[in-house]
Amino acid sequence: MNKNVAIVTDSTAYLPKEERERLSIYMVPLSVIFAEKTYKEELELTTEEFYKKLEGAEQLPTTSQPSTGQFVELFTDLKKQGYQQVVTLHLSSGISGTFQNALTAGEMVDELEVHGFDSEIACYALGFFVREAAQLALKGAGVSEILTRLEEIKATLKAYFMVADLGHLHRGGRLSGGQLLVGNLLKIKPILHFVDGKIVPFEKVRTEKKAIDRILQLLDQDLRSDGRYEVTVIHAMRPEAAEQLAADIRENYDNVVDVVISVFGPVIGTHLGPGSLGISWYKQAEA
Ligand code: MYR
Repeated sequence: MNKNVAIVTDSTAYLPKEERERLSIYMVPLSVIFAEKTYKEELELTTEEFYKKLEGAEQLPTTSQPSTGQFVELFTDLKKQGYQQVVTLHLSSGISGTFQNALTAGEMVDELEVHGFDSEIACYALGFFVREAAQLALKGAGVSEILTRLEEIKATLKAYFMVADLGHLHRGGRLSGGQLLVGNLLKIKPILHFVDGKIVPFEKVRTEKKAIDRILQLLDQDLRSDGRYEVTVIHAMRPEAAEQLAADIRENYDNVVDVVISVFGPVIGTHLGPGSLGISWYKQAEA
């Protein structure tokens, strides 16, 4: 039996398993490597286990993208299930080779059309794209309708975040334009964001409180305009801070449809470190 479009993503969307199952989303995991032992995130290492392991680690972990073979295996299975088309959405190609490997795999599986979407972001902000793509696919939308909506989301999506210790990002080599911050590591709490798929400093502030206030100000500028918004507060071992931010946002804005509390899971946590916080939002489609 022919099936509609399959939606594939990777583990760094940190979409809970129940949500993926409800929306028929397929997931390929990235991995964390601790002292030469490789763990597929979520499947072999939960977020809680990761941060606990990090505390006691003598050597800091590294990460790796899924192999082309992992994607070929999933795509072949989707073809067997009766899918003829796939939309595969991934963390930014500017920080990981995951997207490229998915595209390469797509070319290796005959009689299956694989369309890639580079979210140019990661974490639950990537999840925003994936959720909408899956909802549209379940309603019977075709690839071009799905890709058009994904571009609309990209046009309104914002994400700002900050880390407790910039050393993790420097070590992993994922901070662009951060040279000026190096000598200043301890004295500043830069707000970070993505430009053209790469992480760059947005503004330098001196305290976490000032950084949070500035991100909330940016959120406020958008939320004061027309439209309904989806918001996520993302955290690395900061559940209370995330709950508080989410509660404040829910209380202050009637046009926020939902505030999801989400995580910087193992792979992203390897590059950001514990204590990181971020907020992302986008505008829902006009009814
Ligand atoms: C790999 O090994 O391919 C994975 C590399 C992941 C780099 C992650 C860098 C930090 C991303 C922060 C995302 C914040 C989203 C709001």
